[in-house]
Amino acid sequence: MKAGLVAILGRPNVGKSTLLNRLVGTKISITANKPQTTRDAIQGIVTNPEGQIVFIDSPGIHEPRQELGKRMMREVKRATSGCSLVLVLVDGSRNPGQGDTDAIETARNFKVPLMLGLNKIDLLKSKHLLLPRIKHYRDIQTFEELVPISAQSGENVDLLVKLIMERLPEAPPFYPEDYITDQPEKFLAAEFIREKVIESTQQEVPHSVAVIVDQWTQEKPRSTKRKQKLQGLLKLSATVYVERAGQKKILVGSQGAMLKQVGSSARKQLESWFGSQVFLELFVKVQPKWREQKKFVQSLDFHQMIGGS
Ligand SMILES: Nc1nc2c(ncn2[C@@H]2O[C@H](COP(=O)(O)OP(=O)(O)OP(=O)(O)O)[C@@H](O)[C@H]2O)c(=O)[nH]1
Ligand SMILES: [Mg+2]
Repeated sequence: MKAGLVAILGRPNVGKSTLLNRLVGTKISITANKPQTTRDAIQGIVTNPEGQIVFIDSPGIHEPRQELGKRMMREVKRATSGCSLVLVLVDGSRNPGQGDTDAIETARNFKVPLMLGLNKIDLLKSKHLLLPRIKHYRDIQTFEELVPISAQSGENVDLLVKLIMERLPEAPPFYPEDYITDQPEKFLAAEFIREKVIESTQQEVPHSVAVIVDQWTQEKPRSTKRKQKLQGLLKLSATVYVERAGQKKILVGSQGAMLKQVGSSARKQLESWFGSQVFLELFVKVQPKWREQKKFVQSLDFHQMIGGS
């Protein structure tokens, strides 16, 4: 049996989280058509008869300006810790840009074999457009393989798994075969809520949002397994933090309409995930400049909940 950790790195918005979800076959990482959605290193576990690949989604590589961004870049480092291979993801439907070069540069520093995924090929008018892009990436870096894929349609994703598995060492699996992620359910629930807030808001608001689940009918956060159904009604209460009073006004909406809509779509997502009825209560609080506050930013880190560093 083969087993290994594989970090997925790339500039923001290239489709890292969409790929993680596609690989695992279930939504475990939130996605959005807005940059800097993912803030943590999130494991997605793929087990098949050949072995186990623990993929690690990571925040998009960018120049951080605030404490939150700095922590996100530390998470990129965490994602690569102990990994056998780094999968650099680029947007194959666009010409290579500085952000892609920067991501490759960062990945190169980790001194492990690199593979390149050229994502979003479903958007290409002609596959011929890929050839000069592949040549460009091959010229600037040696990759084990360069694989055009579509995380959205699934094209070539099985091939990618096969090519990665071949390169992993012989080792026992890291997790039992029914595990799909390392995130505690409480964190996952907060992320699903954050995704719905991001979907419903524009410009600076998505970046200024943090969600913390304050109350949960189950006390202990657990690791997350596939097909795990909860019994009875799940009661959740969460706080959505924003940075300014104006943002709170937008999020709450006229007569609470926006918050109601966010709560309703988050509840549906949670019910489908947990396989039980969910009662969700949302509060909005203003925490000025939280993205610059080390302590607050640290409190969002789920790795602390599960006893990680
Ligand atoms: N057409 C197409 N869209 C894709 C594909 N993969 C991802 N997307 C879209 O690209 C956008 C960004 O996807 P994410 O998965 O959130 O990207 P990310 O790299 O995780 O972004 P950050 O977490 O912000 O770094 C979303 O709107 C996705 O639906 C793909 O293969 N094809
Ligand atoms: Mg992401």
